Amino acid sequence: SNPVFDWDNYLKETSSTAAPTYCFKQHEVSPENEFKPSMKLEAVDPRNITSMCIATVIGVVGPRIRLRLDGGDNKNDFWRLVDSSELKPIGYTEKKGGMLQPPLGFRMNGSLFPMFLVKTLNGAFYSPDTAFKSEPETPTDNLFKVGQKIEAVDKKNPHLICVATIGDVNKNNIFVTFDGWRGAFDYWCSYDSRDIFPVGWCLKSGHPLQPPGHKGSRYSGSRPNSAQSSANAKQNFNDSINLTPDSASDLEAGIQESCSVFINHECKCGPFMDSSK
Ligand code: MLY
Repeated sequence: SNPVFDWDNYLKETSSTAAPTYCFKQHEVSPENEFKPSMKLEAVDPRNITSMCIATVIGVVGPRIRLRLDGGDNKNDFWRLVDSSELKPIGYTEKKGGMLQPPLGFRMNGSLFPMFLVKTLNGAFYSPDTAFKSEPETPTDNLFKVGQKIEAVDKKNPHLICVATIGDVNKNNIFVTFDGWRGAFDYWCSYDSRDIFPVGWCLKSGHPLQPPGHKGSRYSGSRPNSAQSSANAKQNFNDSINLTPDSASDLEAGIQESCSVFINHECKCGPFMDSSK
């Protein structure tokens, strides 16, 4: 029912080019999605990345799955590709001599976790080993160029993959900007992020693609150029945690993928945050 986005026409209209497929840490052909809703697996807790937790598949779209951590809440669902290295079959952590952990925000007293684990896994639908696909190779260098078109996850609405542009490139990082949206959704990430895809990936993978928005795109002239807005985003971030540009660039690499901010909605957060979001 939703018409397919016409990339060929859009690239012509915007006189732009697609980032070549070799830039991305993605398989040429997306692996099959063998997960089904209600299947259980082990997953890295996105809010506490040293923990492996039990997760349940809540939804399946193309080669991505929507996950919820067992014992957590239903407000922190997250999406992963079926070839994510952060997903493992049930039993993996124990086999490695590790211990499964309660998710951040575990609903019960921590002392009840061992019993909770037994209960949540009893009679559960385990994901088959074949559902876990091997991670793609990491390209050896950041080969992205400013202005190239890509498809990218909207991290604020992570079920969405959208039409996007490389707004800036800095060492191993790229600045992702969303076509037709003012800067609010833009972000820096590593060139080997699993949240960015070549043009045509959604169509080939059976995943919906969000077309460009209508809010003062860069073509209307009402938006500052993306190099400027990426520099602003960086500066605001550094100011907010008192970093010099030098110490900031060292830290950036580690922070970019894992940074979440939890806002108490009663608080005044200052000029860089909107507590209503
Ligand atoms: N409800 C949100 C959705 C925004 C999606 C933006 N992405 C596609 C970059 C809003 O309208 O603000």
